[in-house]
Amino acid sequence: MPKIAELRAIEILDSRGNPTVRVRVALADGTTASASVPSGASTGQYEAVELRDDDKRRYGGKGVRKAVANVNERIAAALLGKEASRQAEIDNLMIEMDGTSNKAKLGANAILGASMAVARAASISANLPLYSYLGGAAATRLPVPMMNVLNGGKHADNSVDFQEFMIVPVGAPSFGEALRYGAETFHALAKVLKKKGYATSVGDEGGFAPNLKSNEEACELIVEAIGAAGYSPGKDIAIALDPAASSFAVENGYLLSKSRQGNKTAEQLVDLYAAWVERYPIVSIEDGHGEFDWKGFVAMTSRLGDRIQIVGDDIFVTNTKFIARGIEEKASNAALIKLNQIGTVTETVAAIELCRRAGWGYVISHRSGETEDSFMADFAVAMGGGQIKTGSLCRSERIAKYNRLLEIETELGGRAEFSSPF
Ligand code: 2PG
Ligand code: MG
Repeated sequence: MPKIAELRAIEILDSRGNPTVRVRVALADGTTASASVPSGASTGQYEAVELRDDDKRRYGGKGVRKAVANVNERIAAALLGKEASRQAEIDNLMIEMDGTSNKAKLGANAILGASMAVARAASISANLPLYSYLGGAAATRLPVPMMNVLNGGKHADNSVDFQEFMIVPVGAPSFGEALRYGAETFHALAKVLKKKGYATSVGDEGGFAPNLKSNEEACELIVEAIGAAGYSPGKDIAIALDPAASSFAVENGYLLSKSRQGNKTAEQLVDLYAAWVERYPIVSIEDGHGEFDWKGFVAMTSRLGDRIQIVGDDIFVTNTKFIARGIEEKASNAALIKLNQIGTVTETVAAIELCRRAGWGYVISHRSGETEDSFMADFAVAMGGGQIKTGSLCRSERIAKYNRLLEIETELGGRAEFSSPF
């Protein structure tokens, strides 16, 4: 395997128009590849640090020139001459160089950009698609997409507290068909919203962001849209939620302020979700409680964990330390997996390994701030968990991932597998 000959980062813009890092790597055999780092809005407190310049004269302080310089100077100096196939060695070297527990010194955006670019370059040099390079010959399972068609919370300026209402085509026979089910339902939802006089402008992840009367109305409208598109709610298409409850957690509970539905205790939230699970075809709830509310997560899992998937995002931040605690305490039965929450490809794979061993589900996820990079689509197929969350059915930074999955499905041909984990 050829060695790393050059590593260079630049500052680019993400889908929200904020700066982020792109890293380009060149290998001694002439292979070049680049990778871009996404950025979250509803971030967990213990996520790896996204290094920003804090220079108010540029991009309101959000510039990433420091992270770029860390790649171009320190990381490049350490990685030049290393064999590109030694992913774990390269990632560990960057972790050691950084020396902090949360990558605060070099920046997780600098480290992850290098980590992903090296993986991609190595796959090209080995003449393998990225999903085969990372997942081996067994990487043939396409993920069921969770498509975020209604946005609220921190992702939209509207009256909805819960961040994501997603459709999950559980009854589709293939990834391509799942995508079609989703897109048709998305367009049907636009018509339903228009008919009711609601706005059809979209939020950060491309879902609609109307001013609804309640959080619950979002589920009603989605069920209506599924039917209007000619599908059967629950059988063809189910619903997944990410309330992202950390964003409405207050002292001693939760406050549904956007919808003006007042205060709720952790137990009352469990009751609310349980009632919704009775009424709507919900198969998965992510971050139903806030990141510090382990008791709420445990209560939720003991009440609903044998019926639906309970996913931890902010609470685990793709970190084996927190996932291990979650397994021990039965705080959920699945984890959301975001490369930039932990900051290297190697550590992300370790988080997934832990989930697998515990019999947990895992969902490969985008961030609300994305780029046109489709690394995570290949990564989802490589990891074989059968689930991906990458936004709605519009906005090219979301569609780039779906289109890449279509390519992979075509490339795999008769070897492509698709089966719903629900
Ligand atoms: C989430 C994500 C992605 P953000 O909460 O799951 O949908 O949002 O990237 O803003 O953390
Ligand atoms: Mg989330």
